[in-house]
Amino acid sequence: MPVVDVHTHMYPPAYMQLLRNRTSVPYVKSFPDDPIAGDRLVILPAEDTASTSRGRPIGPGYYDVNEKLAFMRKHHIDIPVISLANPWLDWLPSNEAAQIARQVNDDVERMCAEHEGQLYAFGTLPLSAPAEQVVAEIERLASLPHHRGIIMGTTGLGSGLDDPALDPIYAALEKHQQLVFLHPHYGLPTSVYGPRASDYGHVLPLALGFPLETTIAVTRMLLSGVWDRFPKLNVLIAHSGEARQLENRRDVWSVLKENVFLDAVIYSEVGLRAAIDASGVDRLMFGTDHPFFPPLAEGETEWLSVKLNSQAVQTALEDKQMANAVMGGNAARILRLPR
Ligand code: 5CU
Repeated sequence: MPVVDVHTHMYPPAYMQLLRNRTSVPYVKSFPDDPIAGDRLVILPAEDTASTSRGRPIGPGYYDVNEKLAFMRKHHIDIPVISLANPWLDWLPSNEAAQIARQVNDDVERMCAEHEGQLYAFGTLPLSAPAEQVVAEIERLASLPHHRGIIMGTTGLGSGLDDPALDPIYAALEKHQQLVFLHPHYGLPTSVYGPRASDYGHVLPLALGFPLETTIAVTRMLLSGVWDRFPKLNVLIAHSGEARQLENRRDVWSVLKENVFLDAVIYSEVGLRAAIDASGVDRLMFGTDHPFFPPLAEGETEWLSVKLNSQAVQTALEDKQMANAVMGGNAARILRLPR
């Protein structure tokens, strides 16, 4: 059974070029007053405090496919299913988005084809473009041999995933059986973290902002009846996302067991058990979140973030067959990958 990583990001060369050409968020640049820091990636709305305003270091792990594959080999992962990292194409002017989405998706498809059988992908959508252009890209992605779904954030066409204007997009995703990998980016307004937010660096926006953003988005989808209108729309929720029982709508437990898949990027046995209880062991898929959360110590080659996620699977699941299913068997079945 292969080990599959369903939550692993890249900025392919076509997208890196866009980031390097920009001076407002999102962008990549080096700061002349701190040449040792090298290139910095600044992408998050919450990177607006003194400690976060220069984002984080960015190196080839973010954009070089050979680094990605070397990382995977080092951590005994057979197949990464790569996705564009946030903030995707959400920020592009409407009239440029569709063409750039095609370029970025083609760039990724090329990388997958050059590493046949070793690399698959979730595509990206031009969500700032008119809905019919988004639908056209979904249809095109369905014909690309290495693509297995799409990644998107929580804002949809600009006003959230409960927006009825998304219906043609949900219909196309459902029709083409494209799994939606739902991933946070926007977090919560920095003001909720209080006047000392800067003392805690990226911790509050990532540890609290990301999961709450995801929970709110999924709850709004459920409340607005997305899964009543699109009962076959399948969503893979990042970071083992969660939601609660709501009235007059499809029961949240049936949605969790029939429409929702969870990645196992939760770093602990406790969270992993909750994810298994919510959705079932057959709907959970291993991931790393590489290249985010690298080792902090110089020279450390094994990534603690990866180890914690795979250890959580082994500890939570004594049954080896179940553990193997979470590590790759489920992804191979759900994403039609080689076994
Ligand atoms: O550390 C972070 O900011 C992130 C991010 O932006 N996106 C992601 O997928 N993981 C971590």
